[in-house]
Amino acid sequence: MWAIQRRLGDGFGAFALSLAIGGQFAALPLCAQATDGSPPPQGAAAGTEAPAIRLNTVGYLPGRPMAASVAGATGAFQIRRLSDGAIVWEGELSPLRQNLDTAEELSIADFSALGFPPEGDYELIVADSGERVQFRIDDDLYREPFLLATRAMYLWRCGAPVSGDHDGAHFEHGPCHLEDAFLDFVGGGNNRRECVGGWHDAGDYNKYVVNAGATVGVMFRAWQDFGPAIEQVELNIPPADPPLPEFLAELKWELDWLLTMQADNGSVYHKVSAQNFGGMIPSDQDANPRYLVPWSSAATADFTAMMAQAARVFAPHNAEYAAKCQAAAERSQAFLMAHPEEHAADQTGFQTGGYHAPDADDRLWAVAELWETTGDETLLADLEKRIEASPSVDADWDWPNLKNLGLLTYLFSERQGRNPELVERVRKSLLRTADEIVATAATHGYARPLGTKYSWGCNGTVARQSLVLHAAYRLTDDEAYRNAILDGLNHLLGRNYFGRSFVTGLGERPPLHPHDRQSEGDAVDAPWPGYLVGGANPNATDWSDRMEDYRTNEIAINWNGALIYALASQLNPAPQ
Ligand SMILES: [Ca+2]
Ligand SMILES: [Ca+2]
Ligand SMILES: [Zn+2]
Repeated sequence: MWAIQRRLGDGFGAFALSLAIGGQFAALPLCAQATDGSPPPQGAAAGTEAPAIRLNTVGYLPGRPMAASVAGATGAFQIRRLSDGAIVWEGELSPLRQNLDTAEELSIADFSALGFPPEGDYELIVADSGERVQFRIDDDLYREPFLLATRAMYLWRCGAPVSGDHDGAHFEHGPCHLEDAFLDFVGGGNNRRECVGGWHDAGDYNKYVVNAGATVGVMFRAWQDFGPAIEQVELNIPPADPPLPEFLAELKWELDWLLTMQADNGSVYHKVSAQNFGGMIPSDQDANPRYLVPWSSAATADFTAMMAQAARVFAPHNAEYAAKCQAAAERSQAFLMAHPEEHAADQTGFQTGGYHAPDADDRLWAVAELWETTGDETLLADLEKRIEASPSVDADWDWPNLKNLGLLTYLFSERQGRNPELVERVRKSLLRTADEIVATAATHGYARPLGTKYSWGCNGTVARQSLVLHAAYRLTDDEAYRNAILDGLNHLLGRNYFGRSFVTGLGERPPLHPHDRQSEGDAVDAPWPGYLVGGANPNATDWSDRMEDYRTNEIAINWNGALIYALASQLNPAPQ
């Protein structure tokens, strides 16, 4: 990702206020302007081309809520089945209400009452204007999007050739960055240490441990929560040796690289990076020298957490690898305990992504995962002290703050010895936060679960909210939480101001010009498929499908990891 420096609490949407105002969607941003004072990108005019009917362009799951937002229309609407032309539903649009963050009058077309109609293609028709938009109803709706978003991780692989086809286009690159990485900035002179592999981070080709944490942590959570459904989806990626479930094979590609980032003393280098962002060229033509960047405590803690997760998840599949990951986690945890102070990486000489944020959350997550893996009582005592200091589950979180991952591991642990009072505090906080997310979606004109908060990568945050929502569903069996996950997916796939899908190669009118070196640098017109772009920032209407607009139209592993979790949560369970 570009030189993102978002810190805790300074997101543009951090001070948005939601109010229940009669006749209006509660959406009143108090802090809606970019703090850098820059004007919105010109391409934001894309919104003017949006169809009046804005819905999930991938479709809807039978038996679940189905609704579209319609700009400036009232009166009757119909749902027509395309196969035989039958009108299967007639209803009334809701009264128009003002949606404040997009400054529009919106009505809602709710056709949830369709229930379980035959699988297939339908269209929503607004009677007065005659405008119509097609959509699909299918109980296996999210298999293809899940496949696409997960294969996008494979296409991000560095250090190896990758290739794939989508919609008649072929995408490939040769082995890249085989000289990763030089030791000049970590006291090793102009010599190399083998750090080949892993995923490129985003629209750039550098590799950052902290953002790997946000990605791998969420993808492991997806495996833990939805493994059996995930395993039913054939990813068609290169097999691991010895064999692994494909989803874990893809994670192992990143973990193998991460293992090279641990220094002998247990600290972990912050990133592998060129000194500056390179040109918009394919990765296999990028010859800029790349360097290891000095260690940070946040990277070391995230590494510890990921390796501890890996030790558990891989144990049934590859015991030797699991043991290697556990040993690496314990080595880094020992280093962290000997160095309890916050330590930022010295990034002097580098203009690339900083990924610097406080490490208390990362340390909490590390201790949570290593305790869950080992059952060590000292770790549990340390963990509970950290949770006591900060027990609240967050609604809006990303790579700077990974505390939620640790809290979820603690909350759902089956290990003995937890303080029941503290468990209850975390449980209550989680449900409170999930309720808040559900309420926020219900009061927004596009049912956006993040409400009126718009910041760098907020599409990823919308997807990431699904972790807390699914956790609340696990605790209560209340469908409202799972429905709010669908609200998020609906928003990302077209029920938004632009009436467009935010994922390349998926749904209707997806981004064609993401800020992505691979897409921009190759000779294929279509962008590389399966990538969630960052989304509107700093205001609801500020997104443009322009390559130059890295602030809203870049891609990044942490956003895709979150999308993968949200999609996995809606996979059709395998037939028994
Ligand atoms: Ca942090
Ligand atoms: Ca291209
Ligand atoms: Zn590469």
